[in-house]
Amino acid sequence: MTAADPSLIDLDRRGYTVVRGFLSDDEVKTLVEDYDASATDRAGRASPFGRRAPESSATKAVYQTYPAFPIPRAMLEMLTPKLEAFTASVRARTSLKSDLLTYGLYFDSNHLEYDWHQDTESFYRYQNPYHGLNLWIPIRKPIAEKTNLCVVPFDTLQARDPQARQLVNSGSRNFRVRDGKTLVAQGFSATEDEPASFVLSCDIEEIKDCPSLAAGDMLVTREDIIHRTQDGETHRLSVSFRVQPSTSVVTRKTFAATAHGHKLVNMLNDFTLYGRIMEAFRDRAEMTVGELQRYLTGEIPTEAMSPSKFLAGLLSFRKQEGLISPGAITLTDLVGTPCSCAACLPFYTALADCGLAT
Ligand SMILES: O=C(O)CCC(=O)C(=O)O
Ligand SMILES: [Fe+2]
Repeated sequence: MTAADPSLIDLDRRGYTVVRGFLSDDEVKTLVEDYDASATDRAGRASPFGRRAPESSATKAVYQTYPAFPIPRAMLEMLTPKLEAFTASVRARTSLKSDLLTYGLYFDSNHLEYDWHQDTESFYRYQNPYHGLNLWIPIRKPIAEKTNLCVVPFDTLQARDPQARQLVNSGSRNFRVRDGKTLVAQGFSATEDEPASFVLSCDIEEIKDCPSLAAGDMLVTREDIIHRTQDGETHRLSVSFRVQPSTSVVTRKTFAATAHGHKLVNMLNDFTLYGRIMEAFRDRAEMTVGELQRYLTGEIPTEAMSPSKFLAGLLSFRKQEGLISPGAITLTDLVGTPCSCAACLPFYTALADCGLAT
């Protein structure tokens, strides 16, 4: 693809496009070998606050949190020139400002199948999903028509229901189809007890697109795209490179805002990383994505974190930003309606550790 390829315009209009044969066979092989070489390190590694459906609930476990594995820096560096050349062509052809390769993940269909969602982690970190890119590339792909990503084209969705406008540049939502309509809820995972924040008048299954990809083909999406795993029928491995807009602004208020109890659970899943964001905001209310990234990579060192320290810090940010009243703090101030699912229990333990009655 060249910078003149008109399909890049689809990123603004539809939210995604496909680039065939983006990675060479050698690059694919190197990534697969890297993933396989560290397979034993990953075996049985569970996040302390991880959420996982009971083994009995499906033919295989369906994870509801984020069992994706970081791509090592050396692999990112190997591909940086190629990824940067591509994102420069995106900036030249669209309104997107993505210019900073921030991280990469391996997604293995043996470990997960995701239901409909807008991404959570990159939204919490970088706050600008319209300008964030997900470069999603299968590297082990037994059957082109299977185990891809399904996406909902933004132009079709907005033509069906103009309310979908509010999903542009949003993140951390889940979607459930009921009786020809789509329920939109906050948070990463769809649990039946979560109230929908609004209802789209169409069925996103009817308008979805699931481009068939071979190993090395690339699905390029904005990070606000609504997407899900197509199926778990084949053992597919993919890489997902995340590119952010370095000059866009992130604010302490957005970081600290209470969206949902599950948001805190997700942050506690990775309190070291989110603790770095907290430290970055300690003395200022906003910064650019580029500056934030220097904290996230450890280039600017920060103090060690613990779950309790993280929660205490979050509480003080919320007071500072006027998100909660300065008086007594209740659990509801912190998480909204408490979640009673078993997976959230460790979270409530951490709350008790930081002195909050549950
Ligand atoms: O690889 C998958 O099936 C899910 C990937 C995903 O949700 C993502 O890249 O954000
Ligand atoms: Fe995702």
